[in-house]
Amino acid sequence: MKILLATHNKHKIAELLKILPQTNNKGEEIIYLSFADFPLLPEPEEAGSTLKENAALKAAYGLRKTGIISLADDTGLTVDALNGAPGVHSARYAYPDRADYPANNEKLLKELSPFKKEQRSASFTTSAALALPGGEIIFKEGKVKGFITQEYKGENGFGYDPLFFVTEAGKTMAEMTAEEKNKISHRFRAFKQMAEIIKTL
Ligand code: ITT
Repeated sequence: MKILLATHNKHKIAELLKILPQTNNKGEEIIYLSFADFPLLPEPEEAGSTLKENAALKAAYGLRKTGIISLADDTGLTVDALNGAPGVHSARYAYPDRADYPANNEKLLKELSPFKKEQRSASFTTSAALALPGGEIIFKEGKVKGFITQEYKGENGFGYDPLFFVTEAGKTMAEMTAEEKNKISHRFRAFKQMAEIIKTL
């Protein structure tokens, strides 16, 4: 059985391949592809106003364009002091036309500069969507709580990881190994539930 990971993000693909099952309950091997295997496909539009809508758009696009069962996620950082921003706009927070991780992080630090540590609470949310032939879309969600640090800490991960301090782990996501991040992350919490659905396919 084939499943398309409907994303271009290499970091996400690496994380997902460690979370998702290699065989289904019938013992059949699951082969994971991604948009890297379809280089001529244009980027799907992320025109939704919620993470769930965008996850559904990406998964449905993958299925429509390739005919393969498709899995997508849309992830957002919610910062309480910024009334939930950057939220659904996390990828293009600094520039409306492109995802620039260093610029996004700089903007986040600047916007939060008036706020003290106890006012910098935040959460990461992943909405995962599985698009099945026939049109059904299954959703799962994962969340992790923490706060935004005042300086960069750690070299691992991607995106906002060097600024996201995970309360229950006592360190930033960028200070975690890939294995540590994959035990507690928003993405892991959404996709470990999805893994159970995938095993039944
Ligand atoms: P897709 O191709 O799957 O859409 P993307 O990189 O656009 O990949 P998202 O829209 O889901 O991914 O993510 C929005 C932004 O949130 C992304 O650009 C990162 O800055 C950030 N982000 C997502 N997952 C993250 C993670 O696990 N750790 C840190 N930042 C993350």
